[in-house]
Amino acid sequence: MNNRFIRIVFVVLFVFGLTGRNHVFAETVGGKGHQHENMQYMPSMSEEETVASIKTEPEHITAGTPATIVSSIKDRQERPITDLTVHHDRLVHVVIASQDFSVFAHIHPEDFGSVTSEMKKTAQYPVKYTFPKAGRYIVGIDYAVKERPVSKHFSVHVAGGPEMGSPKKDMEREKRFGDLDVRFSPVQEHITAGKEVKLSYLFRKNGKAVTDLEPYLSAPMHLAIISGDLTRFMHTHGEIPGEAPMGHAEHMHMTVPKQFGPQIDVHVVFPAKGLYQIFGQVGYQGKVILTSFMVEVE
Ligand SMILES: [Cu+2]
Repeated sequence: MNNRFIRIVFVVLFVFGLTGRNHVFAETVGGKGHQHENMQYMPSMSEEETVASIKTEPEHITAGTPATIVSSIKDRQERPITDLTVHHDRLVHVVIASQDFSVFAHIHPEDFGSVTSEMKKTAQYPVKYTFPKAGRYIVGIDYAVKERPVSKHFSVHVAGGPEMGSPKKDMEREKRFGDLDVRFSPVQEHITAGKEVKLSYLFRKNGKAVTDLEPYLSAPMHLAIISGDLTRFMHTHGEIPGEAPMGHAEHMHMTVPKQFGPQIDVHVVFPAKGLYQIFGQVGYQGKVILTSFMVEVE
C-alpha cells in the first residue's frame, strides 16, 4: 500500500515536471509546419483552440515601403476571439526578424495608438512596419487566450532592394550593445536538442557590473529564439538568478524588481539541431537594449 502510494506520487511528479519544463518546446511544435509565403488570411491550425493568421497591406511587400501587418485571431468556428488576455502589458506581440538576422523588431498594436473596440470586436490587430531589406523574414505573434499564452509564426517575402546578406555563423560570446558589454554563456559546452539548457547573460559597463537593469514589459528579459531556416520561433523570458523560476501561467502576473543585475538566466529547450539566433531585450535607463547571439544545437 505504502509502496504503491510512493509510486503514484513519483509518476505524478514526473509528468508534471515534463509538462512544466517543455512548454517552449510544445509551442514550437504547435506552430511548426504552417508557414506561408504572401499569405492572405491563411490560417495556422494546430492542436490549440485558436487559429491565427496574418495578412499584409499591401499584399506584396517591397523593402523601404511602409506596410501594415494585421494579425487575426479566431476560434475553430472562425469566430473572432474577442477576449484576449493582456500578457506582458500588451494584447499582441509581433516579432520580426530577417533570415540574415541583421534586422529585428518587437512591436505591438498598442505602439501605434490605443486598441479600438473595432479591433477587439473583429480580433484584428494591425502593426505598421517598414521592412528595410529584401528577402525572407519570420513574423512571430504572441497572444494569450484565457491566461494561456499562444505563439505562432509565419514567413514573409519582401521584394525590391537592397537584398539582405546571407546568414553568417557568429559564435562571438562578448559583444557591446549600446553602452553595455554583454557576455553570453551557455552553461553547457554542447547544447543538445530536446534537453533543457541554461543560458546566462552578464552585463557590464566600463568594466563594472551593471546592477540597475530594468524590467521590459514586465519581465527581466524578453527573448525571441529563431532557427536559421526560420521554421522555429520561441518567445521566452529571462529570470533573475536566485528568484524562484516561474511556470508559464505565472509569467502572466510576474513581479519583477525595479532594478536588478548583472546576471540574467534563461532556461530553454531547443526543439531540433541547427543554428539559432537569440535576440534578448532588456531595459536600461529608460531604453530597451537589444542583444543578439547565436548558438549551435546538436
Ligand atoms: Cu512584446
